[in-house]
Amino acid sequence: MRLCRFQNSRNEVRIGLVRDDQTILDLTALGIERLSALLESEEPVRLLEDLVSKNPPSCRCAEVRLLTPVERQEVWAAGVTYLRSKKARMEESDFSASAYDRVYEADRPELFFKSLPEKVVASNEPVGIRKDARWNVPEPELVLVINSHGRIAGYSIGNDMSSRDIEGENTLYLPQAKVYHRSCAVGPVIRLGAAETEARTWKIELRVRRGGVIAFAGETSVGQIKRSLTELADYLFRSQVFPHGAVLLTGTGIVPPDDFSLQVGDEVAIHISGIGDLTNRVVQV
Ligand code: DO4
Ligand code: MG
Repeated sequence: MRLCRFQNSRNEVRIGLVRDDQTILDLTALGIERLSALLESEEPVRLLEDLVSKNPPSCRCAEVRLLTPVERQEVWAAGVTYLRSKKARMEESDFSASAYDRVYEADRPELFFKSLPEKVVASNEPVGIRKDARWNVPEPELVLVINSHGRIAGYSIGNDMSSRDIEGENTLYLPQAKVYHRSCAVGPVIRLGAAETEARTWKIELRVRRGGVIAFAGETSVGQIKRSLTELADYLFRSQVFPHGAVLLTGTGIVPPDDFSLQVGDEVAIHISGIGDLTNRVVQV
C-alpha cells in the first residue's frame, strides 16, 4: 500500500492512498487529515483496509500535485553504510580517510541531521547545488519513515544531495556539504506493509539526464547495506525523543565516477523497485 500527500485542483492538501498509476483514493474525505494518523497506528494496513471498504472518493493522479510525505518529522541521514560509500569517502579526503574506515566497522553508525521538515523538496520540485561548490552529486537512498515509538512504519525514496569537494576538504565541513537550501528530496509516496526482509530485496537505480541524454546511470540493492534497518532506527532513537516521528535516509550505495559533477538543468531520477520514482531537476542555490 502506498500513501501520499497531495494538493487537489482546489489547492487543498489531502491524504491519499495510491490505488494505481491513474487513481488516488481521497482519505481526507473520511476524516484523515495527516499521514501521522496512519503512521502512528499499531496496524496501519488494517486501518487502511477499513477506510477503503467505505469507498472514499477518488481523483486522477494527473489532476493533483504530489507533495513530500514528510509532515512534521525531523529528517536525519546515515552515512557510510555501503562499502561503495566508504571507499569513495576515503578517496576524496586526505587526512580523514581513517574516520570513514573506522565508522564503517564500528558498532555505532554515522548519523547526521539533514533537514527540517518544511525544507524538504517534493518529487518534481528543484534540488540544489551550492554556488560555492565545484563537485556535486546526488545520493539516492532508501528512507525509513519511523513513528514516534521508534517503529519503522514505512519506506520512501530520498536524495541526500552532497558537495563532495566541501566534504572532502575537511570532515568538519560535513554540515555545509550536506545541509543547505534544497539539499534534501523525499517522496513521492510512503510504502507500507513491507518487512525488512522484503525491503532488502529492492533495487535502487539512479539516472541523471543532461539535455535528454543519460549522463550517469548506476544501481545497487538495499541488501548491500552493511547494517540492519532496525539497527539504524534504534540508534537514532537512543537518548532522543521524536514526538512527531523521524525520517531517516539510510546512506548511498551509488557513487558516480570522480570526474562527474551535477550541472544546472540535469534531471535526477531515482527508482526503488518496491516504492516508485523520485525525480528532480537541478538548480543552483
Ligand atoms: O560521511 C559522509 C556522509 C556519507 C553519506 O551521506 C552516505 O554514505 O550516504
Ligand atoms: Mg548520503
